[in-house]
Amino acid sequence: MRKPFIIANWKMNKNVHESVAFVKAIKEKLPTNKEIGIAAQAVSLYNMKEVAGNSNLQIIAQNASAELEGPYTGEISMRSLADAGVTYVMLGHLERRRLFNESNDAINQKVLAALQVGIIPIICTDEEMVQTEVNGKIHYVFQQLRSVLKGVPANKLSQVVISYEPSWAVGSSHQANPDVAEEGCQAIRQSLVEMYGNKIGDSIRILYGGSVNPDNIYKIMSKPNVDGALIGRASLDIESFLQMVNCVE
Ligand code: 3PY
Repeated sequence: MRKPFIIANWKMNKNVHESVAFVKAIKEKLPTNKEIGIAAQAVSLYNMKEVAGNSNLQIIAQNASAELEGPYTGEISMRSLADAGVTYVMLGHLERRRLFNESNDAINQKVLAALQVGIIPIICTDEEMVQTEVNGKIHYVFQQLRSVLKGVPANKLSQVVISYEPSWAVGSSHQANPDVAEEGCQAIRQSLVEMYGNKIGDSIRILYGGSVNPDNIYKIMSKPNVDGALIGRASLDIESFLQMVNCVE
């Protein structure tokens, strides 16, 4: 049974006070039948966790270093994030790949570092996939998945969360199409099943991200292979966020 997961990706928006005020306003209004999280700027995470307490709100980092400590001026350590109460880290978001040239190898190192300190990675992938036909059957291989999951111990694979974010839908006002969301998430699932077998492939949560909003989230979340949503701009407003987290029973 895969528990639905809805995440606000605030990107580089909201200062510490705004982030804390948002958490205060929503923490008692969250449903408990889903996991809910906010990925905020690193500087806000500790205070957000202090305010969130034991509510059903996961505090999520948007990135971190692959190094756990040492002479890496300006970097943020996974170990410090864990100490601040962070439970998940988003890795390989398209904006990080595109604007900061993050490679699959670099993301893979970060995935391993997160798992080492007990933080669960939410690994973002886009539509870059290779489609092959073997004995009349279509096989999808997401090269990104193979590279970023390299070396992840088998007993940790089911915890990892994958998000599918087609590049044309990220940070855009394009209408997200629920069928396209399902097609991408289903192809990722097929790829995971081929890599790790049914038990693991069927247990990994796959989220859809890109132009999700209160008007389309219900249809997107109703798709069988979509286990949640990663929400950009529409998550910045309290009412709109609460509407989306309560969208499905
Ligand atoms: C978007 O919707 O723009 C996102 O990047 C979600 O992660």
